[in-house]
Amino acid sequence: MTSNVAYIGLGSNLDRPLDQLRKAIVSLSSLPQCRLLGQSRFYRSRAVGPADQPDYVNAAVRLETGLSPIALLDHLQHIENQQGRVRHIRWGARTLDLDMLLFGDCTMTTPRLTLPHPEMANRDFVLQPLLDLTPDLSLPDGRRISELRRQCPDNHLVPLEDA
Ligand code: A4P
Ligand code: MG
Repeated sequence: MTSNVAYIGLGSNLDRPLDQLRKAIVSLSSLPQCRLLGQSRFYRSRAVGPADQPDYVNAAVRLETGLSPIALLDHLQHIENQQGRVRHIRWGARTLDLDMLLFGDCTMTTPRLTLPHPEMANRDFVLQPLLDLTPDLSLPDGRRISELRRQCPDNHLVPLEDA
C-alpha cells in the first residue's frame, strides 16, 4: 500500500467548539486506511470572515493514509455532515470545518480540491498547529511553515489551557 502523510486543519465556532474538535479527532483516528500520527494543541482564534461570529477553536492533526486525496476529502465531508455542518455563508460560523491542508507533496487545483489549502499561508490558526506537529515542515514549493508563520497576520491566537 502506498501511504502518504496528510495534515488536516480543524475549526469550530458553534455548539461547544472544543467538544466538536475532540469528537472529530476520534472520527479521524478511525478512518479506514488511516493512522493518526499526532495532534496539535487547541487554540482560540478570532474569526476571519464575516464579522459578528464567535471566536473559533482550531487545531490540526497529522494522518498517515493509504487513501487518495479525493477519497480522504469524501471522508472529511462525511464527518462534517455527521457533526451537523450546514453550509450557508462562505467563511460563516460552523460546527465543524475540516480542511485538507497538505497531502504529501501533492499539488492540485480542481473544482473540489485545491492542495495545498489556498488560504493556509495567511492563517496563524493553521500555521501554528502545523508547527506543533512538525517544526521543520515545508510546503511542496519549499517555503518553510516557520517562515510563513513569522510573516502571517496576527489573529489573536491563544492556546487553550485545558487542551
Ligand atoms: N475544497 C477545495 N480545496 C479544499 C481543501 N484543501 N480542503 C472545497 C477542504 N475542502 C476543499 O468548503 C468549500 C469547498 O471547498 C468544499 O466543498 C471542497 O470541495 P466548505 O468547507 O464547504 O466552505 P467554507 O469552509 O465556508 O469555505 P472555505 O473557502 O473552505 O473556507 P475555509 O478556508 O475553510 O475558511 N476563522 C478562524 N479564526 N478559524 C477558522 O477555522 N475558518 C474559516 C473557513 C473562516 N474563518 C475562520 C476559520
Ligand atoms: Mg472549509
